[in-house]
Amino acid sequence: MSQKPLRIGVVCYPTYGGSGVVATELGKFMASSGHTVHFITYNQPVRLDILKENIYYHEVNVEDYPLFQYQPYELALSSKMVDTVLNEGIELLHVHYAIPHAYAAYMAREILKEKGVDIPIITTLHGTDITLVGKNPSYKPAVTFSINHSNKVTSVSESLRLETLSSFPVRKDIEVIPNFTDLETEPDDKGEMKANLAPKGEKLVTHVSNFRKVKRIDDVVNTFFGISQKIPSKLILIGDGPERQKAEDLGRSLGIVDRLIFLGRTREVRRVLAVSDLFLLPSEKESFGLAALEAMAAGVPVVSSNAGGLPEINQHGKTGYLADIGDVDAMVRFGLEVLSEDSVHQQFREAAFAQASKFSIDKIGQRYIELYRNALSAG
Ligand code: GMT
Repeated sequence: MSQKPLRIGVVCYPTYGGSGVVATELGKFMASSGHTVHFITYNQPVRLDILKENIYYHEVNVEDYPLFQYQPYELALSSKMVDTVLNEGIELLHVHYAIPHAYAAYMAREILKEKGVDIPIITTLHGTDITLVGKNPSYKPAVTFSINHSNKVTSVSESLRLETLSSFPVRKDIEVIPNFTDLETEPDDKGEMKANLAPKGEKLVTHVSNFRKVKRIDDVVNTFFGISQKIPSKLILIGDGPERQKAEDLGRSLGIVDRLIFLGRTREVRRVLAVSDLFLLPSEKESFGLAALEAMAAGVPVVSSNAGGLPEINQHGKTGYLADIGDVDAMVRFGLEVLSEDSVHQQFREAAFAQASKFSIDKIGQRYIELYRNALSAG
């Protein structure tokens, strides 16, 4: 590394979910590139190995008190940011998901200024922090304020950038830095896994999400139903959330529950994708669709809705297909088209992988490093 290594503070949600995964993987990339990364959040992020070189984890603890109906997490988070910046010599804070991270970071920066320390805040907008939760009148003024007072703002897709500008009185430039993924290497036990999951040579259709309403889980099951009427297949459902039971109930009422495989919040997503033939993502809203990109990185074609940023990654007729939100008939047709013939399937697989390789962590990680350096030199 020719330039001085950076000391970065990362604030994110530690749970399953795209923004936490992006924050963790980016932090890991920075650490492996020689920078020091301090994660500040309320639990150890799911994909974080805190024993790795250059990686540190600072847990935010919220003290309870009989007066509190709601615990003041933002206060505790701001205080932890202040302490960590002062004790660890952090030069910049990168916060993922605006609510409440950008707001808490603004407070931390103001407190630090009083102590003679001025550091830039970079806010990355991920999706529902803008398209759903952020628009709620209970949050909108604070979200707008904290975006406008960030030193740099990025969004994970052009679609999210445009939606932010049209829905909030934001006067900041928003730079689009798309999400990224690792390109997959095939697991050694691929043959054995395929034989276990699809003993009769069935096609494996996969869906990964947090099973919230925006994911349109009914459409996943109904699309699979249509496909399974023509092609022997199984549906693997990874993740958990409020709509999980509905999926099982629908599968039962359609008479296909024995073809649904629920794997819950498994850590084996990549291994499952390695044996999958088709990925479904019919979301109502999807600012980027990291799950779809991860499928493509494993060479799995995607049939998705055309919501939000999905058309920026899934190329219609090439890496898979895009359908209007809720158009299950079209998704069935497209799924059958992808799976129809081995040679067609193989073309889709190769195009999906080629498209995913444009979003490699090495390429996208460099853009964040540049952004960090620009934020520091502007200060
Ligand atoms: O809203 C969610 O689904 C969770 C959110 C998150 O913070 O984990 O996901 C959003 O961010 C991901 C990472 O940037 C994107 O890949 C998802 O498309 C986006 N989700 C939505 O827009 C619904």
